[in-house]
Amino acid sequence: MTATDIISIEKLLNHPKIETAIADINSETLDRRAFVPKICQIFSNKFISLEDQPKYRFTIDREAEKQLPDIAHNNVQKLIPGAPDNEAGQNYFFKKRNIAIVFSGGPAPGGHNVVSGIFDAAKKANPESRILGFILGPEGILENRYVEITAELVDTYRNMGGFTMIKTGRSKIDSKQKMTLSRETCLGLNLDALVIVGGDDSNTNAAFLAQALKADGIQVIGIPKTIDGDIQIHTEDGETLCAISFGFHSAARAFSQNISNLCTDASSDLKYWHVCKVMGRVASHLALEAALQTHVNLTLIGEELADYVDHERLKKAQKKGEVDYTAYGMTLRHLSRLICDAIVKRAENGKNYGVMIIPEGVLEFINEIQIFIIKLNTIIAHYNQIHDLDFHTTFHSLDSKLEYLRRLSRGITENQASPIWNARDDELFNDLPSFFQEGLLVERDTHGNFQFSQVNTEKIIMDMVGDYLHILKEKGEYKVGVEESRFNYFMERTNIDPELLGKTIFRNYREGRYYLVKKKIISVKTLKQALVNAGIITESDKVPDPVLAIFKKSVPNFKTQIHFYGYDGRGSNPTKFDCTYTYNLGLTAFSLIANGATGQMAVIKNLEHHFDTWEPLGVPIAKLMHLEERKGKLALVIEKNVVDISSNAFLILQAMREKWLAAEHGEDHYRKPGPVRFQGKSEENKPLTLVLNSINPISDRHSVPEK
Ligand code: FBP
Repeated sequence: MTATDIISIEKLLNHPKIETAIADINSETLDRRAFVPKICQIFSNKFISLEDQPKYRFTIDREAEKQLPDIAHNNVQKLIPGAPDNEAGQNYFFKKRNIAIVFSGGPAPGGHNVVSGIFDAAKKANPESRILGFILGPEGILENRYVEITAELVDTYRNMGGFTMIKTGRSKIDSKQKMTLSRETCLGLNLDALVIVGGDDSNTNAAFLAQALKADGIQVIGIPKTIDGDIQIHTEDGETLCAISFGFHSAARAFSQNISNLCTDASSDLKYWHVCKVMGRVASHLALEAALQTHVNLTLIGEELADYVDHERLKKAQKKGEVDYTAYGMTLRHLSRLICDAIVKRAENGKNYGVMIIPEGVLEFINEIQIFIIKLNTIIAHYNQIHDLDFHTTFHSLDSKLEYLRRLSRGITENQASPIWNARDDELFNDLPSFFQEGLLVERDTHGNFQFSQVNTEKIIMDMVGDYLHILKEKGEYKVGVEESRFNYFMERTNIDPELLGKTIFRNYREGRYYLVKKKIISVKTLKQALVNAGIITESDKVPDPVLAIFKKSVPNFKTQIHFYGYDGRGSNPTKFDCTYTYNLGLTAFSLIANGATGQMAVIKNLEHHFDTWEPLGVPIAKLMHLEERKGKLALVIEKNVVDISSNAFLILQAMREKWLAAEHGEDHYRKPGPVRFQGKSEENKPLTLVLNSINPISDRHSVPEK
């Protein structure tokens, strides 16, 4: 490189237009930072107080009452405008505070606005208040690692995605020792309050911390975060207090845009089935939302599969006076058959391509897999409890893990036969492909949860689908329909009688728009035999080229492209809905803190309705908890909300299934949700699932949709 080259590169890089073009901060970021979310009416008041709402009823789990006695009887609290009834109340609201925030679990778009909401409200109440952010999730609390959140830091991240500002982590405060460390940190920092922004497990943590720190006067408030959408709060009387956790809308919109692009691709070159695994550790909310947004051809919903009953099997058993328990729940084999049915139907109508959505957590709802997961969770947790080195460190390779299981089933290990893992389990487990065995044996996360994102769910299912399609092809049951016009086109290039040829090779000649080659014609050899038998050609003739061309068109070539939509959407920038939702959550959290609340989750009621009706509340976390199996033991945790298969959103998907499968002549019904943006009308202003579920078909008949 010469000196002139170096100078010209420098000049190039210093050129103002180039500097602007390649700057880290682009106009999108500047626009986002400048966006000011709307605030709920209540926050225009200088002083806000809380009002108990005993009308919202929950059944308290006995264990919650026992383990969380100081917060279990909290009521739902409504934020109301109010002059304080005494001066002390006012002084308390405006006092100087130290508030710390921690992100916990996977990132979700909108988290930074929770911080900015808390920051703005706290500084408005008292500019001397300090806001701290623990670094890298709960680990930051344990290790006393934090940053002071400044106005500059807040402004950098307003309306931006991710949890980049203070990072996040999955560590859990789940032992006495960790609780002690956390208390030391909070006391050392002289904290008034700690806000935990997390999912069900992290909010469970928040409740235990609230209980532990209550005597110290340190308040703990939870915020419902997770793209999975499985934190929803419904009262005992069916009233919705929180329709969805934050981050769900943004992630679902990001996934939907990408998936809809695949719909365009699939319907352009007609050669692939795009298989989209969509995040959601357990619940299929994201898959359902993406399906409603895009109208892909096939969507699996885990919750529906769990509910499946094979009535044929039940009837058969009933005739023998027996009950067949295996008729309840779907097997992997059956699931692969259902997918094949859809693929075959589309192919019959000339569409050997399509787009399908598989929820990440679908295996959780497959009976046989669920049993393996529970058994293996228990075995691993038990092993870790009684050994110094944990299961995964001791048994590195799949072979060594399998060997341990085998010994367990024979009763050599731990000196007695395992009551959980018997020879039958071992045999069934060994029948699974090794990558799937490996998947089922992956390390559990810090909460003891099975990590579905680490398992190639879609590969497991699609391998079975591929195998079965192959069988169907061999049996002549998987064919691509040949369009009548194509048949006529080729017939014009031969002097064979179309009627004779049509009846000879098709099973539905003249019966539809797409002709299906007869089942027994599965190769050129069997094709030739059929032509010879019909007297169209003789043994010594070759199959005429136009007939060969028709046959080739009928032979399916099943090709898939596999995609995983998860981390990308989780890291996307928040939609306007999530920006507004989270900013108001931050403001709510501060109001709860400034009124002395603890053990409460900040939520916004009426998210599914017009913004003007949004109502900030504090909901007692302890009342959302129940006992669940974790790491082989019963633990008090927040109950996850999975897809309700009697909800409007699910019923609509179910009703539209046939139409969106589009196994008929004509275009598919793909919908284009478009990119997430702040301007213009292209973006729905809330998740479709929420919109649909909020509609009462009888009373809302004449209501005008929100613009
Ligand atoms: P949270 O529940 O912590 O919000 O995380 C949700 C999620 O994104 C799931 O959808 C996914 O299964 C999981 O996190 C992936 O976890 P990890 O980030 O550890 O790979």
